[in-house]
Amino acid sequence: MTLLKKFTGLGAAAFLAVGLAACGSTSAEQEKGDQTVGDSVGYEIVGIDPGSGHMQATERVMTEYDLSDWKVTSSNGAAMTAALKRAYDNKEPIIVTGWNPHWKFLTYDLKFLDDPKQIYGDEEQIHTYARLGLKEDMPEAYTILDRFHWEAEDMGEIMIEIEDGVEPEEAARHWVEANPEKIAEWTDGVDPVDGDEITLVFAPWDSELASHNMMKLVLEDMGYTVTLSSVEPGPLFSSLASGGADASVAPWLPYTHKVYVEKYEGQFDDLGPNMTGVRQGLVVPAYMEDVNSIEDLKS
Ligand code: PBE
Repeated sequence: MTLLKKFTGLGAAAFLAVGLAACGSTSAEQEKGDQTVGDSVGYEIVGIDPGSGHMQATERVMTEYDLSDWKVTSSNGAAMTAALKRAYDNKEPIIVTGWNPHWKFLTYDLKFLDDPKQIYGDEEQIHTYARLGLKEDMPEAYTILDRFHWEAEDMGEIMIEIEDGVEPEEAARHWVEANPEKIAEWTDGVDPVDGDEITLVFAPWDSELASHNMMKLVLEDMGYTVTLSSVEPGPLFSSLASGGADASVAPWLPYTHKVYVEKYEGQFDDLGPNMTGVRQGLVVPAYMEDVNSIEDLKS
């Protein structure tokens, strides 16, 4: 009896020990499995420049999706892509404010998080804007700007070269030289000018660095003296509205730059889309398999 008890006791102890060990590993695994996406990235969304349409929209996202535990750090496009590269190279989780066309989608396997509340909006377009009066003052440039349209792949070719270390103007020159028939669609029948000065204004996002360097070369080839003015998003729109700058191929509509467009309504000339099917949103590496929607950030 005593012996049996002893054995039973031992058995129970052994069972308990094994049970505890099993229990220990299970809860450790569970802890890892239960780690929220917020825990995994320190409740941080890596943002870009504060005045950008993307950051304005991201503030609305934080409110609408009730993400009060989260913070969006502001920096700029270069710091955002540097953080993305660091995380991606180490297969670590990261969430950034991203947009396409952008070389990061050509270099990394990334995905947009679904936005069921449509705060970032759906697909949008990049438009060409001119100051009021440009049509009368510089009809040749106006015609070229008005006809200008291209595809995300075109912009991507320039962006990826810049990212590889080629000077922006040089990268744009390569695209211009390789695509005479596309440029001819915008310039055919337009009379060259003799050194007339024109200022294109943009904010130095990678996508707009590519497009404005390209348009600078096209206008220079038509005889213009082109100044590229790189500013913050606010001054981009105010300079067009005041007539301080002549044109821009940077405005994203109808969502990204909604605030600025409404602010200066009627004070500039919208020449229509130069690219369609562009998108902004929260972007993560594809290896973050369990995170597919902004809603997933809540738990
Ligand atoms: N972007 C790129 C800009 C427009 C183009 C999405 C960073 C923005 O957020 O204002």
